[in-house]
Amino acid sequence: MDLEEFRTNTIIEPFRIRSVEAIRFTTMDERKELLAEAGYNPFLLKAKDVLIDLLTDSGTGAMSSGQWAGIISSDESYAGSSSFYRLENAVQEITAFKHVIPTHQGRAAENILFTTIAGKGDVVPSNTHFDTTRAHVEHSGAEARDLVIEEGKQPRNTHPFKGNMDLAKLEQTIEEVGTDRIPVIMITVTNNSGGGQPVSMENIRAVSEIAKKHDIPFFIDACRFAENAWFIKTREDGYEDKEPIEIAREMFSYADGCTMSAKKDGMSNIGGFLAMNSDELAEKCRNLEILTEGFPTYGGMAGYDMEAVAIGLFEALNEDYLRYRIRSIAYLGDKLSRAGVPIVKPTGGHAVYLDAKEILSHVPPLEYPAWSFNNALYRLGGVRGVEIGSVMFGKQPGGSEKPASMELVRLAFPRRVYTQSHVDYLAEVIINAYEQREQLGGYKIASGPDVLRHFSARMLPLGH
Ligand code: P70
Repeated sequence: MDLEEFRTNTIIEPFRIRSVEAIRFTTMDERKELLAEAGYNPFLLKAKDVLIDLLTDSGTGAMSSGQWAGIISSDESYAGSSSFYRLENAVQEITAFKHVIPTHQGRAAENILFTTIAGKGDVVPSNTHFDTTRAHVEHSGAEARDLVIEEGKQPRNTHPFKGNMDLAKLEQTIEEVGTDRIPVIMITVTNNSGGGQPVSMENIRAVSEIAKKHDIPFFIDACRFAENAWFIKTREDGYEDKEPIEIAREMFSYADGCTMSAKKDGMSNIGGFLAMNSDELAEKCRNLEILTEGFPTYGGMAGYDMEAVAIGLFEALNEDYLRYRIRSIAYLGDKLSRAGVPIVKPTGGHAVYLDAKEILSHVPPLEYPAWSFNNALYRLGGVRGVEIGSVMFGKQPGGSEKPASMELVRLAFPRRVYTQSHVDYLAEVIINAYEQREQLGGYKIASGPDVLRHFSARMLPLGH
């Protein structure tokens, strides 16, 4: 095999590591105690007590030497900082949106957007709203409606674009609700609640056409836009020879704006933005931003954060990086599938999602099977994932409980952080927990808030 062939057939980490951070081993007895002290909620564990931390890919990545170099040369001016203009240029080069409004993270962009455009009686359709997006839509008084295609709710269905919006349901919703009560149509790329699944260009284009026909703004929740572009490149006809940046540009060309958490495909530890074409909406959003985030040329970020994001957005679109990124997720997925562990297929862009409804079929949804399996992973191997199931999504705005459409344990990979042997270890822990599944029971919520309760609820294993 020559080097060229080797390069196309073999995927290795496309970086070397220059700065390392020690991780700490604990014993199973220690972890049992730590989990009980944390109210059986992994969010309440101390990070130093976690060996492999897959709670989130948000803000947890390793920055590059290029980003650190940018950080050193940032401009910390309150107004008109050069770092802001570098960020604005970067965002415009990729999205072409006229207005770029920086925010400290994604939910701040959501807060500004939904406070400005949505209110009581409104409905905001999306393929699937993620937790904070749903919460912000509901906080504005509007209803968040998920219209993902049916295949997107079937863990074993291998449709290549399971994040697609159901176009017929979108049309029906517009008909039923009326255009004046739909302030915006959203699409989340990739679809985080449903397995990190991509949305096809064809679907983005079709949603855009429906939105235009009805004169409704169309916004993309763009957190993982680069990963979505990679899936389009590798799965959709006509895109195989295009560069990820060209694909990303086409995705954004169909939208009127986007919200972005730069903690994901901005490759940064903090940051985000809201971008749009409408002058009138931008003015309203900037006025609210001054009230809540800060002056519109920093919006809650330091100059050095804006530098990191401006550079990171392009690094996320690098082909070698994306090939490695998507492959490293599939690598864990393949190992688990071979061992018979039920997962959401195909594997997504930023995480492997374990199907806890299937794994713990003896635990009913409202006894939170995914919560239970996630806690077992910590107890057995010091691994922390996150439940995406009925603890996260079961509480309805009226106060009642309804099971979520899936009960998943998401193992999200921080960008450029863990190596292949970490992943081999992970597979062992998960397979081990799977083999012990019959001994695992359900949980109940002992106390917690009504909104976004998963972040802070205290839980109890049933029978306690
Ligand atoms: C995650 C985090 C954040 C997010 C997102 C989409 C599609 C907006 C945001 C908000 C949240 C999280 C969940 C569980 C554990 C830890 C963190 N997603 N839209 O991990 O962005 O966080 O910057 O306000 O996925 O998926 P931000």
